Amino acid sequence: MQRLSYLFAAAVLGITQAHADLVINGQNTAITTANPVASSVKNNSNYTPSRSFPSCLASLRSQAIAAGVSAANYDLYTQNLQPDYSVIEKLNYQPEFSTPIWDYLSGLVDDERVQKGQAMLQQHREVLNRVAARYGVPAETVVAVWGVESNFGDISGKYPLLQALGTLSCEGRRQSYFRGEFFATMRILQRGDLRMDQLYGSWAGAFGHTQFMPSTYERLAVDFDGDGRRDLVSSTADALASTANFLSKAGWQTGMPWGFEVKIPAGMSTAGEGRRQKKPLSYWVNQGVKRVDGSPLMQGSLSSSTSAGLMAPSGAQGPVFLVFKNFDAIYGYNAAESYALAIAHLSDRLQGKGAFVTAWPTDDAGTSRAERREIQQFLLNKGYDIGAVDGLIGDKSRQAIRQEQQSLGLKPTGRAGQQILKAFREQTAKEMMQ
Ligand SMILES: [Ca+2]
Repeated sequence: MQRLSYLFAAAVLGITQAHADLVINGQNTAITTANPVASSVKNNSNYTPSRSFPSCLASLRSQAIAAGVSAANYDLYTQNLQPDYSVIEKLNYQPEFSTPIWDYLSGLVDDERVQKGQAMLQQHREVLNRVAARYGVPAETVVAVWGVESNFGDISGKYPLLQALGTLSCEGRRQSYFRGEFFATMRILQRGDLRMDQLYGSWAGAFGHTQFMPSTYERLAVDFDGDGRRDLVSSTADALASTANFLSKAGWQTGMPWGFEVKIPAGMSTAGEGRRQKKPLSYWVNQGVKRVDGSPLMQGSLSSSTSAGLMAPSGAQGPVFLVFKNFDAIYGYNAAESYALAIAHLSDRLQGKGAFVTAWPTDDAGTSRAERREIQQFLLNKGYDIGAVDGLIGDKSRQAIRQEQQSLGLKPTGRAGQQILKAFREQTAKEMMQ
């Protein structure tokens, strides 16, 4: 499982978001260790703890009790709990590589995810209709969040929550934040919503279909299938309704769009504009901004006083968007504009709308997960040790791509873009001819 680390983890720690890190085309962060003592502790890590884990857990006991965990349960949940210091390394990891927005979007919103999302819309139509009626959030938006967060429940994390959050409560940055999540996990167990063997998540503690942090779970999870438990791990109905409840509480306005792609007049500056710099739609009309198909901005539920911000994630040359309050609600799910745009765009695609009209300003466009797997297969065939062919481009794949780019005379970006894919396909075609 891949995680986008520092950039978003830091944003996450702003705390209003549903969760702390993301399933993206992140790094391959498998860490090898030469330390036999560390490696005997379940997970490999070179991290040297600042104090003993049991004494830290003992010191947290009274705080946990003050936070509503019974003494008996605290002892039960921490009995035999082992630290996993690899999560501290995840917390501290700073990627050498910043991912361009077109790489995020092409991996998160590809044909595979659109098709699977459409199948999910059909399969869960009845419950999604009830969710939409109750919370006022369209089925496509709920399913888009689900698809981006956990690939529709396929990828929800492999870290035992108490272990990961216990370790983060004792070492590293933001211990007090993680302690809150550690105790929230215990309260979830104590209430009987979930069992310990169900509580696996990301290294930072986001878990289940919705990838909520435990405190978000306590605040916003709902029991929608009526069995008396809020279960975001094995109840799809609970998960979909909880996602809609999150968006509703984050300010979702029923019947309004998240935004749309626009065309701005030549020479108009996008400097200083953004999601937060909202202005009445009439202002943008006066500036000569149009929908990307040339039609007027004000249509349907929109009026001249509707607030909209102009968002140009790659500058005025790339796709430009007008975004409304509903974009902010999606952003609340995970504080990254590229991420929110992926969810927003996937929801459009699930409604049958097309891809963005304006190309991203790059001569090396992004690849789908299928194309990334193809690139990885080429690398494996060439003898590179890049791990599994999973469509997730990690550090090892990047290094291998960089080497191949160099020998092909391409710019060594390490990106799994269309250029290297094309070069690999051409090489294979040549080899077949020989
Ligand atoms: Ca339930």
